[in-house]
Amino acid sequence: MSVVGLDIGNENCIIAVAKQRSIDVLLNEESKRETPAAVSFGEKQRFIGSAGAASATMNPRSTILQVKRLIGRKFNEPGLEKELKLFPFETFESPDGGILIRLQFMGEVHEFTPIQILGMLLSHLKQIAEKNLEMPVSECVIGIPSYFTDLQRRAYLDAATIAGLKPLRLLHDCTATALGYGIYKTDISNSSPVYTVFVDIGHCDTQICIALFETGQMKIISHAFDCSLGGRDFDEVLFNHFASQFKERYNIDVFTNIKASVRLRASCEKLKKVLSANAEAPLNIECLMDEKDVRGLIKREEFEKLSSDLLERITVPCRKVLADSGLTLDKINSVELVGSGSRIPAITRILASIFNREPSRTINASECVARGCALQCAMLSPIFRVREYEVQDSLPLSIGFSSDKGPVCTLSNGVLFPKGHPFPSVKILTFHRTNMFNMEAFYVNSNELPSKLSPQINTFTIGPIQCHTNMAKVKVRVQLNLHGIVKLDSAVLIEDQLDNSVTTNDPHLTSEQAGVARRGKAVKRLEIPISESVCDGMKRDEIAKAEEKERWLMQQDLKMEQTKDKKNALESYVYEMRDKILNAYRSFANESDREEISRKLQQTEDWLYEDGMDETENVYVEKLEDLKKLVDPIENRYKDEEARVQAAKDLLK
Ligand code: ATP
Ligand code: K
Ligand code: MG
Repeated sequence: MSVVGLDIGNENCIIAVAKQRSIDVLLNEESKRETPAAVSFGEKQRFIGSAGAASATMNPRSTILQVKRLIGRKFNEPGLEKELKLFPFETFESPDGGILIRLQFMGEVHEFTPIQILGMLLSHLKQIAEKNLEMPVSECVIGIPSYFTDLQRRAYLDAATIAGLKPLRLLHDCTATALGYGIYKTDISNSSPVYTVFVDIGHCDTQICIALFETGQMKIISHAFDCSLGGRDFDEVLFNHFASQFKERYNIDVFTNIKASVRLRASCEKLKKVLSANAEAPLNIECLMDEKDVRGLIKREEFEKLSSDLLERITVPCRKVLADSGLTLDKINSVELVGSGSRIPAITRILASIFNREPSRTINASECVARGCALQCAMLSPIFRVREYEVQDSLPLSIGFSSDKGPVCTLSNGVLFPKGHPFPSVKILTFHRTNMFNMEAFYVNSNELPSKLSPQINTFTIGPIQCHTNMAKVKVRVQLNLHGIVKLDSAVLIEDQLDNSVTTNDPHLTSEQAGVARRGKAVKRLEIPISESVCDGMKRDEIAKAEEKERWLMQQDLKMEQTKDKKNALESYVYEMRDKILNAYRSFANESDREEISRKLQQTEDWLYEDGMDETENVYVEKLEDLKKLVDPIENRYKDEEARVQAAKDLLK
């Protein structure tokens, strides 16, 4: 069984694995610790991860980046249109109001949901893990943003199913970071609790939490976020700056050219990184557009001035997380800064001024989420023994319930789980019902929700109820599970029953007393069926279909990889034999054989660069076999001779 933690970023993904004594980060096929979150569709196969990122500038229309941004979102959501416009790939509205991605693949138009694309990415990470660990991987813990809605969480689980993964928990990014930090902390005692602020600035978002560490446990006190503020926004500042500069200086409008804007954006991101360590940075792009080479330069000071609005926005969730925690600044023991987007020096300055102390960078800023997830996976896995350590998260968005008779809860607005409520958590609700009824779960406070998402979560139907008295109670168990998803665990009908086995012939009892005696003696409990009509989730048959498609795509990728391997094998055989036939094997073949073989080798090489450039696996295998038939007898004579020489040498020893 595997014990894996996954951080799926908008830019980078990390895989960590729990070993007996450590948490290790796994290397991808390029020996890198970070794998780009890129899925690219080539002419005949997909390229995912590093290979996907490599083809992003060549093939921008068919390369999906930042798919996490699209998960569980509606095409017509306010603010989304602007974001979709920045993506070079084509998106449109699906029949159910969601997002579909349309692209060219294998000479045809294909359409994929963001969940499918995320499934591809997860499946790629699974393959990397399996190769590293040399065993099948399915159990895992996956990091998610704390602002994810119920729908987005379920979408992640669906994507995991498509990829053949089984998440034991979806864990908030900041909670994962806090766990990885706190579990190793030794300077904690119950008399001196430690409060730490974690700030994670990624590519597209900023997440903050405050955690309380006590002996053997960690409690998240509050979460806050800006779900549209990350490194990407700083790239955009530079992009707009240079785009307008180049319009004036070179008379080119990169906004009209997808490839040019993709290249300029990538260069701006690099430039931003250079500016983190240098006072100024140059920008040079050859042949950006209309065959024009462009040059630019920017000073850090100017960059900071251009980004002053963004920098100011970072203060908003910082203040919020403090206010929600009810803590004063002097209670905070430290501020830990993570996420690679936070490497901009001005961000450290801003945070220092808000929290009244220099933020620390003691945590591995890019790996902490995956490491924390791997730890959590180890804690949840039955095969692993981890020190007892309790993790209590805090609900980021208030959840309420209503039924056909109005709000069901005692708190105002029907709130059942208020923001800040610890979870996982279970509550029992009691209803006086004798007929089937509905319960609806929803986000109570639209101000808490990112970008005015739909507040609907789910509708649950409880029933049919077979009730024999009108004294029945229905007890419903509502769960906020480990993933932060609302579930109705069970509904039970409790009937006070007239129990005829009780003797009621006692002459001393009035008929009323007899009735009381009969009632309440026996309580009948009956399971009531629950069905859930998920708002906009994937149906089971849709998931099955997506799994099928993913298997087919994987087969296709594998076939192309094998074809490439066979072609490479043929090519290297040609080069190797051309050399050997003239040197090592020379004396083992007569001249006509040598000529014949050389001719055949040359023919094959020419063929490989012309007609044979793009053949099927079998054709390459056959060509190689044909060549081997010619060369093998010579090679065998050579090997026999080698063996004889070796045997003679051994005798002389
Ligand atoms: P998200 O958390 O939004 O899903 P992610 O986890 O992939 O995304 P990170 O890997 O934490 O994001 O950070 C990526 C961002 O960090 C990018 O915008 C990248 O340009 C930026 N970045 C990386 N190195 C530096 C640097 N030296 N200076 C400034 N920014 C940097
Ligand atoms: K990441
Ligand atoms: Mg991140």
